[in-house]
Amino acid sequence: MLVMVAWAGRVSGAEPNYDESKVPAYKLPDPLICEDGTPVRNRRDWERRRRPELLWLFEEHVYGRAPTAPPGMWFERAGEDAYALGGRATRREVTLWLRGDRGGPKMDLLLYLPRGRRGPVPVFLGLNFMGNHTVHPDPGIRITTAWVPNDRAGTVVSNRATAASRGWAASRWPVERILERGYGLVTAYCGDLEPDHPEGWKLGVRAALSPDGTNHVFRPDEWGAIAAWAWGLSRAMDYLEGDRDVDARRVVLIGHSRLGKTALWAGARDRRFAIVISNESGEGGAALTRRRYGERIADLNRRFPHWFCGRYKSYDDREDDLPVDAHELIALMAPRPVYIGSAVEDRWADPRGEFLAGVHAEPVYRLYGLEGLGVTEWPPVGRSVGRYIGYHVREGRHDLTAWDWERYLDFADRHLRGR
Ligand code: GTR
Repeated sequence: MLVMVAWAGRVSGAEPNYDESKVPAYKLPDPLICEDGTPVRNRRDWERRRRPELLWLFEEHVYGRAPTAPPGMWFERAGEDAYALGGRATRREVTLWLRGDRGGPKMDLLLYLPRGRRGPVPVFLGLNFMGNHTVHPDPGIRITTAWVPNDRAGTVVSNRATAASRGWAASRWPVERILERGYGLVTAYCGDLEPDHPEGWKLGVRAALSPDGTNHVFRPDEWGAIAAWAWGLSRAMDYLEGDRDVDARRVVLIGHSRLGKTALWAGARDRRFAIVISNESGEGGAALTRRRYGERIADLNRRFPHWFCGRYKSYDDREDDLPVDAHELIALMAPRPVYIGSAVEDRWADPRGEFLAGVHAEPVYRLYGLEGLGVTEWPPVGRSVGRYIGYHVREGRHDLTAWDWERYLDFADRHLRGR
């Protein structure tokens, strides 16, 4: 029973607030004022002083610090089919040996590239929750050999994936549509970097890249799972820069929910990503934490103690003391376009708080002479708004849907193809 309650919502403490009138008065940190009180007057001040300072604050207090790329990393082509999906695509599978040795951690990338492409194509890159073979029923995708959350084949429950889970997450990955619109899709399983449970780090890069391995004791500012997954996205980018069929200057990073938090953090740290899309990333992602609406820091720390750095635990019920908030995470994408997608029934993720983070990130886009959202009123359900900061709140529940994808494809078209 306890376990069921744990997964259904808060483990203890107060009920989540879903009443807008009970959102407390709050004061957001100013993205244009440095910690020592110096104002940010122009792009140069932002780039030289405030941006690095904010990155440092997010590392120190929220996600934790990740190491640089290991020197020995190499890539191995693991599979290729130029006539995949009934001739619509090239399916390519590539293994990234992250530490250089075959005994070390690896990440399997799955690429679908449109057939009939002329030259390198822009791609969407996103981590998946359950293994590459879950994004499409295509029987040619190799089944992950990494730890997975329960894969139920009949009555057998195990942490080894089987063919039964092929295509499980296909509704979130409209591969044919993405290809038809002229983009490739690149995905990898987050569990290759770190299985998503509190002991998962022992099987992932956080142990494998540490000199003391699974005996490692984390300092309060060292990386959590989200930082490890984000680090993996940068390693995927390292590979993409050398793939001649991919235009590495046009990589759109996308993530849903916990992997939306991950996409934002990866996009903030690594400016090689051209566009960043957060789909319903919520608390610890795009939602303003100071609103204390829906999920709160204490919920994240109780239910997912492995996601953030150790110091983040000291902010349970102390949202106002956190030196940063979500609008500054969004602002770290500037001047690159960023899109925030919400769903109206996804109150746990605070859809309005996600919108407001976009609103309060705008002053940084203005330093570059760019229009962000262009609106201050929360737009009606089902309408996409914004220039360099895109936003929508759609009908329905917490999910990544075909409707969301159409908005993201349109946004990418506008910025990457001048449409
Ligand atoms: C929820 C968690 C959210 C969100 C979501 C998800 O249980 O509270 O922060 O990340 O999981 O990733 O699906």
